[in-house]
Amino acid sequence: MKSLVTSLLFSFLIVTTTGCGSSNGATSDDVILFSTDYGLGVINGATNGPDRHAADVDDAYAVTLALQGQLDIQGIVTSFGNDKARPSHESVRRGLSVLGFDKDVIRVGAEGFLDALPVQFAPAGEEPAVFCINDGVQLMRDVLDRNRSGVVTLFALGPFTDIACLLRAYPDSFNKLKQIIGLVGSGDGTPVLEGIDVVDFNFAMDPSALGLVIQQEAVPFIALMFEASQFGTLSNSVIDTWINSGSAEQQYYGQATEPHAAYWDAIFTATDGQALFDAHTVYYFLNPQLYTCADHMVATAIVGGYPDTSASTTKNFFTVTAGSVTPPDGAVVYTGTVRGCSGFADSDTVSSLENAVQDSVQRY
Ligand SMILES: [Ca+2]
Repeated sequence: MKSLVTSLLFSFLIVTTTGCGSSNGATSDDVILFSTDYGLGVINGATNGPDRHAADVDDAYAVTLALQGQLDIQGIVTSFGNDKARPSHESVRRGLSVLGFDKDVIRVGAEGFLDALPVQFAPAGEEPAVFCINDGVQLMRDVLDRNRSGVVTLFALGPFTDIACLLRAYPDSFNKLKQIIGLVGSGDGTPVLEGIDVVDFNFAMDPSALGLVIQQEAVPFIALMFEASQFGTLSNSVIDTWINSGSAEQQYYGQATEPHAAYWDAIFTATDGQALFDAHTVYYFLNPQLYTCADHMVATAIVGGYPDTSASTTKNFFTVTAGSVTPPDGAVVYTGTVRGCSGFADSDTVSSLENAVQDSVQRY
C-alpha cells in the first residue's frame, strides 16, 4: 500500500513576508532563489530516475507565479527529486524559454542526498572542508554575496540537499537569507490523501539535509504544510483547453503537464487534474494574508533510516507541532523552530490560487 503511494511526491510550501505598500506581499527589493526538483515535461523517470511515470510538475507553477508577480528571480537551482538534477535543469530551461524568460540563472545542483554524516575533508589550502558543493550551491552563494542581507527569499521546492550544503559550506552567505519558504511538513508526519499514504517528499528524499537546515536559527523558516498544500489543482478541463486551443505557451504547459496529471488522477480519483503543491509557497509569499500560520512551531525531523530511491519514509518522519514530540528509540532527531502554515484565512484562497496559476502561463 505504500509502494505506489510511496513514490508519490507531494510538495507544499509557504512563505512569511512583510508587505511594503505594494499590491501584494512582496517588496520592491525582494530577490528570489529557487531550490527545485522541477520536472515539467519530463514524461518518464520520476522519483529520481527509476519510476517510469512522468515527473511531477508543480514546481513549474510556483515559478510562473513568481514571474506573474514580477519577482526578481536571480537563481534557479535544480536538484534530484522528481527526476535527476540534469534533466531537471533542461526542464527548467524549456519551461522558461517558452515563456520568453532567458536569463542565465539556472544551475545544476545536487545529484543525490547527503550522507547521514556529511563528508568532510581535512584542511587543504583554500579547498572547502565539506564535499557537497556544485554549480547550484555556488550560484546561491554568489546571489547572496552580491545582495544586501535580508532581501533574498529562498523557495525550497525539492529535497533540502543544496540548502544544507549552502549552510555548511558558506554559512556567512546562508545567514544573509531573509527567509526560507519550504513546501514541507505535516502535523503528525504521516500525510494521507484520499485515504492513501503519501510521502512528505521534500523531507523524505534527504531527511538529514532538512534536519540540518531547521537546526539553524539565523534564518526564519516557513513551512507550508500538507494540511494546506494538498488543496488546489490545475483542472483537466483547463489542461485540455490549453492543449486544444491555447496560446503556444499554454499548449506547451498543457502537453507537458498532462502526463503527470493523468498519473495522479489514476490514483486519486476524487481529484481532477494536476495538484499544485509547490505553487502554494509563492502564492503565500505574494498573499500571506490568505493563509493561517502560527509562529514558534516545533519542527522535528525524526530520521530512523536512509531514504531509498522511492523516498520511503517508513522510518523517517517530519512533524510541525505546537509542542515537542516523543521520537522512537534509536532515531536521530533534529529539532527547530519554524512558522507553520496549515490552513486558509479566506474561503476563496484555493480558487484564487488556481485562477492565478491559470493566468500565470503567458509570455514574459
Ligand atoms: Ca517540487
